[in-house]
Amino acid sequence: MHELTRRSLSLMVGTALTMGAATAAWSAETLQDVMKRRGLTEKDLLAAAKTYTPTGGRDEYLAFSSGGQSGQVIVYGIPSMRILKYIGVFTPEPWQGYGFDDESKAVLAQGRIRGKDIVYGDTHHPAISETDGDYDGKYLFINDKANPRVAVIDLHDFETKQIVANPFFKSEHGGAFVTPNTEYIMEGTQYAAPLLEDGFVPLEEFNDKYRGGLTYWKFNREKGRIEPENSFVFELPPYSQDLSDAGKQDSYGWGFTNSFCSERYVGGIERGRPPFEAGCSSKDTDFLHLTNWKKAEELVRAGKVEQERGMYFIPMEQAIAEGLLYLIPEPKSPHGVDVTPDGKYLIVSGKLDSHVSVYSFEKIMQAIEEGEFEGKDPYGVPIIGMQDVLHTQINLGLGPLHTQFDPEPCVAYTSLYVDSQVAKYDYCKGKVLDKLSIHYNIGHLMTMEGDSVSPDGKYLVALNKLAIDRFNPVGPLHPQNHQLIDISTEKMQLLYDMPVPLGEPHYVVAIRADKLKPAVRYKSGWDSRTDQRSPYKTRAGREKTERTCDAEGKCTTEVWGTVIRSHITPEIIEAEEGDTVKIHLTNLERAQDEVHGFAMYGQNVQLSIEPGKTASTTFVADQAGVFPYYCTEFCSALHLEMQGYLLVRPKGYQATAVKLVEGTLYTKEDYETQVKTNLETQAVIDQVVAYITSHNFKDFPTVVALVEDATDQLGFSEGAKKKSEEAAAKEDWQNAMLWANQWWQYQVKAADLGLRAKTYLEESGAQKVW
Ligand code: RUQ
Ligand code: CUA
Repeated sequence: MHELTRRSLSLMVGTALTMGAATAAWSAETLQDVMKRRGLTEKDLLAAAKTYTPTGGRDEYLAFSSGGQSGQVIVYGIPSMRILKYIGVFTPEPWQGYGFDDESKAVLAQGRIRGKDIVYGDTHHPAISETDGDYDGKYLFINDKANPRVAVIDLHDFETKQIVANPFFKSEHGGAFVTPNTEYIMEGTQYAAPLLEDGFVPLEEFNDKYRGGLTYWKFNREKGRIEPENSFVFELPPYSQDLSDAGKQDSYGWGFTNSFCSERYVGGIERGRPPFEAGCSSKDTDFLHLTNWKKAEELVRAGKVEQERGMYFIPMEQAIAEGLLYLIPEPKSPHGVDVTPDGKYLIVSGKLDSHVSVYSFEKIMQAIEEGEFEGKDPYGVPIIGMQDVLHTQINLGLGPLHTQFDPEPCVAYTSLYVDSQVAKYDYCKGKVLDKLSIHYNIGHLMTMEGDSVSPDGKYLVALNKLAIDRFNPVGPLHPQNHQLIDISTEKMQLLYDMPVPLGEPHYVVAIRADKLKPAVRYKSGWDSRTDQRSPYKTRAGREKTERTCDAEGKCTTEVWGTVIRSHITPEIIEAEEGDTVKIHLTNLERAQDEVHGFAMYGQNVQLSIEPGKTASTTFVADQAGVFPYYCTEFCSALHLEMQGYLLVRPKGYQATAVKLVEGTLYTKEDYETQVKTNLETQAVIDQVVAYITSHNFKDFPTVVALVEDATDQLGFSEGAKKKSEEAAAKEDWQNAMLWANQWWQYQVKAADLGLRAKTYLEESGAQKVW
């Protein structure tokens, strides 16, 4: 192994010095050759040029996509459409250690429903936090339709920090949507159910006892957490509430939620009744709900709202009496109410109508002020006449669904589910401007920052419900298809098909990448889930293992350890059968991307420990045995050696006096050969250092960081060198040789970093400065 690594080191140097030979080969083929060989048109090339991102290149926007049934969030770049990350949200995700370390298990446990662990979610609508109606890039929220919950993701590290389970709802869909200063996160029900009872309520009592609802979750920006105790819930009629949107600018203070099945049909195929789909679409209109959250907040603050289940609960009668709740008929079975960037209009798409309906907020307010209602619904909620408040209706095509906006005033894009098209139109003048076919059956669509007060336009992503024939077949379960469309010119142009192989992503939001400032490391000893210094933070040299037993004889073996290239401290953990084992590991690295993992045989343990992080695992060693553990990230040349053993002794085990015999014994000669290698390696390092320092490396932050890390590694090698020399002075050749080898290991890490820095400088055209 020793020889092998030495050879690979010289190989690394060799490769670094011969770069450039390969570049000549690919230019031999011309662009025309490639076009012919791959059957590409000029239009294809243009599309490719608009999306292709050369190595090291960055995307202009980052998209956060719902992960559908995966219960995760998918992060990808636009226009490259390269997937950058899956964020574990409602579902354990082993790569991130999410749901495996104690810290994140505590987050998932917040999402328990009726005491049950729910380990998946059906995520639908992500929302980015806003300041003055504009994306601020600080937080991301996402809902779970199946188990009514909302999660908070901090965009400082792209980790899930909190899950709140709705104590009233049994289903939801109208979340997550944020108010313009992220005061609240909206979450609306989908399928009506009893709100205040968890027990059995027969369907015969549907009209009286089943209800819809709308929660305004209070968000505390300083803490970065939702505060259920300051949140409030509207009781709503048992219409299946659907999507929501928060008013902005002119309509600030209001929320809008549409609905389907205002027929209140309860189904029953097995009783010989027509199915839901018939009973829920027999009327021509459903109801758009208006809620005044600003006024509701005042009532809450004035102590006029009763508390239920740890939140504030606004019964329908109170909402009606206080003027907090109104209904407006809307074309039936809508999926999407979208507020225009100026907040003046609401665009509603009724899937079963070929029009989008544009409502004027000003007219709505006028009707409310003048008390102009066309009647009341069966629950006494005032109904505003649709014709009184419509601005216009535009015939777009079949199955309009969801709307996003262009920076050009009055220009919007609506998805047409049945026609499989995107329509671009002017909603002020009521004129269709362009249409583009997509593949196939588009649900939501999204333009860059397209639901904020200042949409960027540029690109549109069509989130198609079916992919059918777009990709290589991979069995009956197809990936989803996100299609990238260029909307920077008058005519829309389809650029790229991106398969999404992880659940059905319902909605995506995209933010300008330069608004995000994610960290590359944590403060040392950080619990990332609580955002505080971990009580288990461990420094280098302070690692320890303790075994304690309580009065009943229950024992705990607890480890405060560290990880750094390329060893885990401790390497041997001893426990006794039946012990609770707690292992806390702190990653001592400061270097970018130097993550270590920690996996153990048969204990369901897998941690991801990013630089600075402290992560913990707790399990019961209920069986005696030998349990190897190791690092799961290929972090360095000696990654495989980043290993150890948990030894669980049987109860009452009597040690027989067996001495540890070294597998290999070393001599003075071995020691001297190693020292010779180390000196040669140092010469290589010196060469690399000379190369780096003779160039303007300080102009490259990446290289500066690599050099800092390499300097650290060389510092460690000094320590090992000293120990080897001390052992040699005592003629303890075994330890002299082993420490000399450790000295060399640090050198190899330094050399690896140095060569990476050198390659970076060569590829970036660094200038020689002396
Ligand atoms: S999304 S059906 Cu497909 Cu707005 Cu939820
Ligand atoms: Cu640390 Cu592999």
